[in-house]
Amino acid sequence: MATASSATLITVAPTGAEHAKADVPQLPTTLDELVETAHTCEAAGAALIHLHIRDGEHRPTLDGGFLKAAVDALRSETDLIVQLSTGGSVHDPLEQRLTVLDAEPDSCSLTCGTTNFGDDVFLNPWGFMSDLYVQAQEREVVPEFELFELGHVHALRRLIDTHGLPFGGKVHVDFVLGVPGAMPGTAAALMAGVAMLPDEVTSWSATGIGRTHLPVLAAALSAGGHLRVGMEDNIVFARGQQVQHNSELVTRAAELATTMQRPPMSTADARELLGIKPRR
Ligand code: KMH
Ligand code: ZN
Repeated sequence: MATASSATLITVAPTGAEHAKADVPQLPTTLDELVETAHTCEAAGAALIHLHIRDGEHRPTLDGGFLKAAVDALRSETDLIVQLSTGGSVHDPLEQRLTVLDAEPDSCSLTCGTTNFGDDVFLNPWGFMSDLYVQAQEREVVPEFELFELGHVHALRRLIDTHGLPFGGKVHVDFVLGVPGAMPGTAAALMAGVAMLPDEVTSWSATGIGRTHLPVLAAALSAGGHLRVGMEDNIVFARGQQVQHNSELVTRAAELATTMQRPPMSTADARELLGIKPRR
C-alpha cells in the first residue's frame, strides 16, 4: 500500500438497492455473502464499503436490526471503513432514512439534492439533507457527499455555510455519474463538477453507472480523484461478460490505479484521509 498522498482510495459498493437477486444471483445480499465480499474486496485493495442492506427475502431494507448486524459483522471481520447508505431505495420514506445513523456506522452517504433516477425521482429535499448533516455531526459519523448533479455541488456549499464542517473536519465527495436523467458519465461532466467544488473539499471520488463505469474511472484516476466501483453501479465487467464477484471490479480498479502510479490506499490512510474516528 502507498502513502495517503499518492494513493487511491477504493470504495466498493457491492449491492445497492436496485438489482433483484432473482436477476443477478451473484449479488451479495445475505450477511454471509456481504462478509465474504468485504473480505475479498479488502484483500483486492478496497478500503471503504458502501452498504445497502437486504432482508431475508433479498429486498432492500432499512430495518435497524439488519443494519446493525451488518455494521457489527463487517467491523469485527474486516478493517474496512463501514459506510451505510442513507439513500436507501427510491421508495424509502425520508424519516426512515434518517434512522440509519442509529446503526452507528463509521460513515454515511448524504446526497446533496433531489435527482432524476431512471423512471423515478430520488428525493433529497433541503430539510432532509440539513437534518442528516446535523445528526451525523452530533453522532460523530463522517458523511460522504454524493453528487449526481452540478446543482448538488452548490447545495454542498450551502450545507457547509449553514452548519460548518462535518464531523472529523474533512469533506469527501463522491460523483455518481451516468444515472439516466442525471449528470452524464463523461470526463467533461466530471471536470465541470470538480471545478465547482468548494475549497473546503479535501478529497473526491467518482463512479460511473453502467457503461460509463470505466470511462469515469479512467477520468477520475487521471484527474487525481479516488474511485468507487461495485455491483451497485455496474454489473457488466466487459462486453457480454457479467460481473461474477465484486472483487473483479476492485481488482481491475486497483490494477489500473497501480499502473497510474497511485496504488490502493490502506484502510489506516483512508481513515486519516476521511477523518474517521479510530475504532474503540
Ligand atoms: N439507491 C439510490 C436511490 C446512496 O446510497 O446514498 C440512492 C443511492 C444513494 O444509492
Ligand atoms: Zn448507494
